Amino acid sequence: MTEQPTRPVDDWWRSAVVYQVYPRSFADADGNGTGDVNGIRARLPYLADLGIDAIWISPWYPSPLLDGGYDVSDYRDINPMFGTLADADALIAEAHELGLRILIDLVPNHCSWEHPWFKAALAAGKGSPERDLFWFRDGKGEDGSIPPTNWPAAFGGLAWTRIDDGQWYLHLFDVSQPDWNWDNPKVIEEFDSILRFWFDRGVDGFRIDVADSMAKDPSLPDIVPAADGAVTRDKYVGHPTYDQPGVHKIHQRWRRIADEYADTPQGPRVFVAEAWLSPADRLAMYVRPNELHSAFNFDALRCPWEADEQREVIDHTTENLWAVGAPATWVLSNHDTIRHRTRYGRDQKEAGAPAGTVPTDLELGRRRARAAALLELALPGGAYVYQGDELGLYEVEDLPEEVLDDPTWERSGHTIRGRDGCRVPIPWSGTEPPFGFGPGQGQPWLPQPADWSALTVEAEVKDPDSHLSLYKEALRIRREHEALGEGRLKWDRNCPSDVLSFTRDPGFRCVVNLGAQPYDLPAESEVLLSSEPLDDGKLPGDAAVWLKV
Ligand code: ISL
Repeated sequence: MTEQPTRPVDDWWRSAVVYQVYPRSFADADGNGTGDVNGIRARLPYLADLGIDAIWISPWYPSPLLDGGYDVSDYRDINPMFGTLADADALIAEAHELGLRILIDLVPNHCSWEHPWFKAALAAGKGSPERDLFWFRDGKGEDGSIPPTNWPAAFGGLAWTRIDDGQWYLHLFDVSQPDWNWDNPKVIEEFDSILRFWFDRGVDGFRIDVADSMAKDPSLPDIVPAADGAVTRDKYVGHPTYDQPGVHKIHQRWRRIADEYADTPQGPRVFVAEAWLSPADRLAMYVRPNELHSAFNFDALRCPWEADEQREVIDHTTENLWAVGAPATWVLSNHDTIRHRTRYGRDQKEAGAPAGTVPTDLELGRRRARAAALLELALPGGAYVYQGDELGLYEVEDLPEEVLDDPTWERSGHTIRGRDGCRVPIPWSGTEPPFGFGPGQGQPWLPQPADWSALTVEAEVKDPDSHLSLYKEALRIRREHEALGEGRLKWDRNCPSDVLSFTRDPGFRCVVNLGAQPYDLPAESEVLLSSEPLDDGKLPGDAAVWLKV
């Protein structure tokens, strides 16, 4: 196993490569078709050997899984389908022994309708203190049948649902995910206590789900419709539920709690914000020195495979985040988005289109995904790897309709397939499904494509030209090379418009060719790693190289 060099305890997160585990789909130890905590434990040596610094585990709490676990019914336990608290404790300890940090997922905007406090609120009736923990309101109109506002829910339909006694409750996401009322001190205190519960168990930090949504404009104004009259989910400045100023007080409070752990051997605990906010100067507000430590860079994820746009996102990100002293992060995929091998294999004008709606060239996507990995891992700051990206998995766009589980499918009236295609269980070994996902021949909760036999860990680990081998080598170099991780970059001028080329001190250059024409590398270049074989000193199109200068 590769040894992890130690980083200074207090700033590991500024340059960390964080691997996202979606627990349902990672590894199934007990054979019920669903991944679990003991499955993750069994694969910790794989993750340590891959060379990442930390693991972020998507929600593992008790949940009816109506939104894949982002509908939490108990914030202080483990979903029995995934294991027990004792399993989680063991996982945290074993990860730490291997030099891996553990981040878990905090879902503070909403809970599940199975959360005991929501059930109590339904039972307690209008005007009760129990209802004040959520957003219950009377409707408009004589009989109250008009919802309190025109707000849309994320997966389709309205953000308000009416209950038997005539009141409506707010859910920005699924109907099963009631929003907490963060103006109520009991909610604030409850989350303080949840943070401490997990910090005391040893987790190194939290990814904060929808970190821009907890504060709402209490006057509940309607959303301002777009010019064509449509009520969209655009997060315009002044939006009543997104990026409200009040949200920062919550983050400042959490930062103080994380900092209370500064004197523990692990050092202060950290946060990463999930907030789909553009441009980067809006996001920068969340990572000011007394708020969250870092934030996912979704501008990078959304950026097409196009040199000028990539350069602009890189510059805009670094300028804005560095201005507040925060590190940049780089994100290509996660459990909510079309896998980037698929995105990059599409016509880049419709790269983000829903699964199954536009043609994809998976071979082109494969080349670009390899190049993108070298770009991402060469940029200053931290990086995220979504489980399976290191294997070059693609979005499964043709899942049978009867297995679709994402609420988007139901709520869109069966018109948008949703996010299941990036959540298909990981292929570990063997030549047919379940590819070692679980023991025996039992099939996983979503079916795996037969041609993933070429993309199993077992197959790729043996192949020096595989996606996995590229990632491992890139991560090894990244750990050892002084120039990589935090720091600055300097663009090389005078290269063709579809080539990105930059240096990092000391002695490192990354060149990415996003065009079709092979590009002549500087004559004296010594190659550290390339995503495709070079052709007589030329970097082919849709390829990247790391050079020693
Ligand atoms: O609001 C959005 C875009 O403007 C969404 O992208 C939103 O930020 C995103 O869907 C939030 O995702 C997270 O919270 C959801 C959950 O379904 C996702 O899986 C999670 O990543 C609700 O908890």
